[in-house]
Amino acid sequence: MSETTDIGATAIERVVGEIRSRERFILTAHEGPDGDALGSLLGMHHLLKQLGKDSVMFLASKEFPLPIEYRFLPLEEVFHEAPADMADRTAIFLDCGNIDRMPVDSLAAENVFTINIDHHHDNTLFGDVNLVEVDASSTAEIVYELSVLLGAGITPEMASALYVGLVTDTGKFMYENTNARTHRIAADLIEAGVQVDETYRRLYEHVPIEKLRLLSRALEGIQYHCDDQLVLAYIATADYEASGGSEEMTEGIIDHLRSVEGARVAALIRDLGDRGRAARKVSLRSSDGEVDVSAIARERGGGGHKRAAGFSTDLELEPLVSFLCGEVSRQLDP
Ligand SMILES: [Mn+2]
Repeated sequence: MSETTDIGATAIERVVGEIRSRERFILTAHEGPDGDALGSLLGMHHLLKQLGKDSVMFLASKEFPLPIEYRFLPLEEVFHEAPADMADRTAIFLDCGNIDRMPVDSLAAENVFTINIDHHHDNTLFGDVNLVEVDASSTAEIVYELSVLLGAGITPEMASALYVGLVTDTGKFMYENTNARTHRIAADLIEAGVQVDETYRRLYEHVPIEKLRLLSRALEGIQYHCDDQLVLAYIATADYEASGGSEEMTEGIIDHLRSVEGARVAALIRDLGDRGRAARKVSLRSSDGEVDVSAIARERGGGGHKRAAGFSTDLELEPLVSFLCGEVSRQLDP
């Protein structure tokens, strides 16, 4: 614990205090980063720079190339190796429910002071200071709050990054986690310089034809399991070859699966090819909130939100589908 910690302060006040009193930071986000992970990472980086702090962003090189839709984000300055002065830096984990989802070995080795900023309900509170707001729509929203409390003006760069976190984690302001406050923050960000239509086009258009072909193959092969309550698609290595696409083009396919009438849980299973150690990745969505998919993901070392979660696995397809089916049935008919 830090000597600057004020025991009586709320978590957000403590984080504000730690940011004010510390000078050098290293920021990181969860593995397989999504729009909120990347948006809050970049937003926090600009916030710290605005405050005159020394900030570096870190993401493992296995995360690159990023999913197509996030490649427009200006992340050229991201480090893939821990900087030499690592031991003197304060680590800020963003949108990261547990430290296992971002195994930065050197962070543990150096015993670095860690600030954990997140909104996942199953966050393991692994930081020295934990700012976990489960009611926040996104981690980007918490970074926005911090910028207000720290008295930093919101630059167009910060606004654009945070807006990406808001838009992607709220399903374009349509999911259950969207409320009036989310829209008010979005309004502030727009006033600070977000180009709304341009952001939309960068995130959701500019789609390479290979990605649409991959989507088409996934939809063609939709399977129904557990009395049709589980809707599932599987993308095999052969599908990448046939479509000309790749694993980073699978982002968003799950949203089509969850929209199928009658689906309680949607699952997208895809082979990883040579990326990473596990053989395949699984994304899960709960359409009506009845099934807590983060509990299913945690069974296999993953995590997420009640309605959106994921994990990596070496399981073969058949036992994997049986596992998912068993978990869904168990939750729906305990
Ligand atoms: Mn998030």
